Amino acid sequence: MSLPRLYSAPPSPFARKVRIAALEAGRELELVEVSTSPVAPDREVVRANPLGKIPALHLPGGEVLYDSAVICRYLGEGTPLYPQGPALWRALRREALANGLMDAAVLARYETTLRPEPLRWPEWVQGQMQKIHCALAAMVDDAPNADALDIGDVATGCALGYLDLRYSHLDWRADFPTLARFAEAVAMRPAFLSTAPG
Ligand SMILES: N[C@@H](CCC(=O)N[C@@H](CS)C(=O)NCC(=O)O)C(=O)O
Repeated sequence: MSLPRLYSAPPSPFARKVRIAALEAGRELELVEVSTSPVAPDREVVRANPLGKIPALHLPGGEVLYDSAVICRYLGEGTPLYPQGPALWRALRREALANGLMDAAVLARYETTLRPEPLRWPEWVQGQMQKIHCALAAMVDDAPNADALDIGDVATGCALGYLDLRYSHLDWRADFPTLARFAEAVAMRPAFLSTAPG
């Protein structure tokens, strides 16, 4: 039987979240690696997801799922990634927080790498960096747990990993040692190790 095909790219923190959720849930995927951006969208990705964004998941029956939160739930529903009862809402809120951090970080990266230099807007980048800082502070209050992962923990680990990949100059570990300990613990899990961007 054919596998669901995931459009992804190694540096994408959203695609990594899906890959980790799949591994943690014991679901197999076929990876289709693409390169896409708002100014150079991949045509196959746009056919799959009208927003032109990855991740998108092509199901064997022909249907396509996006965005990462929908795909993760499709893959992980019924596993500890999505706890029962009130804990579910906390897990989903923490996923949303980490997704928001990743959105801010990806958008600020587009602004500083894709946008032509004379058109760049430093205050806007500052605004995104402020969102990242506020999200990190909220993650501490909403403590992640590397021993019993839910989707909020997976997303938090991916958000922190993306900061290390693209914002290595940000010394977030100094300000948020609890998150540093979480990042270190979660990075040792096979699903995180095997999806770490090179
Ligand atoms: N809300 C989306 C965000 C996905 C996203 O921003 N993906 C980036 C790569 S990390 C992308 O495909 N960007 C291309 C574009 O914005 O056109 C999700 O959770 O899947």
